[in-house]
Order: sequence, then C-alpha cells, then structure tokens
Amino acid sequence: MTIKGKASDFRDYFRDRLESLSSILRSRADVSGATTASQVPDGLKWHKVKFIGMVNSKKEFRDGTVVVELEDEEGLVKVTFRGDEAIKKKAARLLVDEVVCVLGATRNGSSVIAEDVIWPDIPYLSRTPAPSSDHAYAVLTSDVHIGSKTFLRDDFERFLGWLRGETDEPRLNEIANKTKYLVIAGDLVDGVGIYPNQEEELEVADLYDQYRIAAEYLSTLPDRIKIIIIPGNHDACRPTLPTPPIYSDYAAPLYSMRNVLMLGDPSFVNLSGATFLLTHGRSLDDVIPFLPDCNFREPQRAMVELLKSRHIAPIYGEKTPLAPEPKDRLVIDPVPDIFHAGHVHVEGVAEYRGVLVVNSGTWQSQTKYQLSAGIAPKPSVVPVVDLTTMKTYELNFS
Ligand code: D5M
Ligand code: FE
Ligand code: ZN
Repeated sequence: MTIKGKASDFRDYFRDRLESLSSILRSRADVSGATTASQVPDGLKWHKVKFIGMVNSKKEFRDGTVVVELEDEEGLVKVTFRGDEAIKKKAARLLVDEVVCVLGATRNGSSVIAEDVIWPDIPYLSRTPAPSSDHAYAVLTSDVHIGSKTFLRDDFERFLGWLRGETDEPRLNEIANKTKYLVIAGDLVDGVGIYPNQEEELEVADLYDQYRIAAEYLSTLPDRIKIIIIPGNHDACRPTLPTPPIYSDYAAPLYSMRNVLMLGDPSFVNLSGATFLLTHGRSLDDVIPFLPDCNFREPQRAMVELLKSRHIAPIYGEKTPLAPEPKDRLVIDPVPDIFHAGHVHVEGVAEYRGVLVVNSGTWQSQTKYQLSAGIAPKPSVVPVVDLTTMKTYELNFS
C-alpha cells in the first residue's frame, strides 16, 4: 500500500466518522437547524450560530479559556470558550477528533465565541425486562493473562470452580447454575512479544501453549455456558481497531469448542434479549488522561464519557491504532443495554441513562510496569449481571 493511498483511506474514514456522528447529533431536537462548521454565516452584526464539526485542535490557557478548531470537509471555524466557569468546564471535556455541536455568536463567520456545546450522547433508555422470569446471568470478565507469571491461577481456578457449582453457598450456587454466558473482553492470554523483555515475565513462553491452557480451563465449564471471547492487545490478533477475532491458527483449541463464540473488537451481541457492546478498552489509556474527573481507578467513568461521545476511540494518534475502514465501526450505534470493556485491570460498574457500564477487571496481579507507573489493579472481582433485572453483583474470588 502506498502512503498516498493510506492518506486518502484516512480521509474517507474521518469523513464517515463526521457523517455518522453528525446524523446522531441531528436526531436531537436541540441540534435542529445546525449548519456545518464551514457554513457558519457571516454578517454585519454579531449573530447567533449553531454548527456541527469535528474537533481538529484544542488549546487550553492558564485562565481556563479554551480555543478549539471545529472542522468539516470544506473548512474550519475557530471557537473560543471563555467567561463563566460552566462553559470553560464543558470545553475542558472536549476531546480531539470527536464530533460536537457548538452554539455561539460570531460576526465574521470564521471566529465564534461559544455559549454551549452539545455532545451526541445517548437518550434515556427505559428497558423492558426480558419476558422470562428465569433470571439468566451473564458473567463478565477480561484480562486473564494466562501465561504470565503474575496470572492469579488460584483465584481463577476458584472462579471456574464456582461456575461449575462447587460452592457451598446456596445463593452463589444458584447464580452459577443460572449462568448462561461467560463474556471475556480480551487479553485472555498474556501473549508473546507484546512489550520489550516480556519473556522475563512469562511462565508460558509459547503462544500456542497459552491458548491450549486457556481452552483446557474453559473446557472444565458446563456446555450450557456460552463463552464469548473478543481480542485484547495481548491476544494473537491484528493490532488495529476494529480488530477481527483472535487468529484461528493460534487459538485453534478455542475454535474447536462448540460453546465458544469468537468475535471481534468491537462487537454487538444479543444475549437473552440484552444488547451488549463489547470492546477491550484500549482507548481508555488515551482518553482518561484528557478527561476531567476521570482516572484509572474508576475506568467506568471514562466509559460513560465514551457513551456521550458515541465513539469507542475518539482520539486518533495516541496509543490505539485505528484501521481506516470506509465505515467507522467504532461509532457507538445502536445504544447498547450493557457496555462491557476491560484493559485497565480495575473492576467497576456504573449506570448511565439506563445503560449498564461495566469494566470487568483482571486475573493478573500488579506487573513490574504497573508498579513503576503507580497503577494498582483490582484483580479477581467479577461482575455478574441478572439479564432480567440488570441487577449486578460483584463477586470476589481472591
Ligand atoms: O494493560 C493493562 C493496563 O496497564 C492498561 O491500563 C495499560 C497499562 N499498561 C501496561 N503496560 C503498559 C506499558 N508498557 N505502557 C503503558 N501502559 C501500560 P494490558 O493491556 O494488560 O497490558
Ligand atoms: Fe490486560
Ligand atoms: Zn489490555
């Protein structure tokens, strides 16, 4: 592929992102009548304008004033957020490459003083409970990191034992017996060659062996549990988002299991009437540092912000590589009932406008890198969702 071809692929990709998110924005009554950024009208006097564009750049000044450029395919507008704290706070939340609607005032049409910002966001969902009263459960996990020296084998085996019904506690046993789905949101294995000198931290140095062990573990579960697996950045897969399922060559033992469903990242999947949006959550590394009021100890908060942006990886050019497909499949559409990610190694649950937002933690204790970066994982805690009521339980296997 030539560099020229690549550049135009990215142009098409971002054109589709702008179109898809614009049309989500335009479905809001408060956005109706908005122009695009390049079509903001000029005039002889100051006049009100409303327009949609993609954030092309963002500068923050010491007094909290924020200047962004909002662009579409034909051109861009300079937008200044200054004055009251409320508008500066909203501007601080803007992410580069996301698509928003700005309300403001201008004279020349090319430089706007902002009065408000509207994100695509999601409508309030009122979910009809699944008609069955049999309370099927979905068990959500991720970041098992099989093959790593820091894989918490005892905890993970206790967890599988619980799913097999080997617990004395009647209530816990009842949940295990009614579990229909085990969802694994990436990083099933630790992989090989993922970061420099990884071999020093591997107990199982062969990728085929890692997947063989993973399949052996999952084969101990009853067949009635459907296992859904998407790739993470440690799995054997293409490194870009969207990511096709884990390579069938390496993960052959998983592909040969009849109750295993191997999907890509992201994936929408319907489980007993509930729509899940599954992604590993790599972009959380990119967005958390830029989002006010978000941190790595509560990844679910950043996931709520992704729902407001209606995009799984809004910022381009940080750590998450994107594949420039003609259609932006990272746009969050439709709105799921459950938004499930992992990657950050900290379990956390939130509810936003009727959507259950879950980060499913890890089965790996603190790695050397995480120690040096001050990242404290919260391993061996598993969110379990009653798909009839959406009630969530957090079970601890440490
Ligand atoms: O990532 C687990 C978490 O730790 C995630 O928030 C990224 C962070 N992490 C881990 N290793 C690194 C390196 N080498 N650089 C930056 N950030 C890192 P996981 O996908 O399990 O490795
Ligand atoms: Fe991980
Ligand atoms: Zn990861």
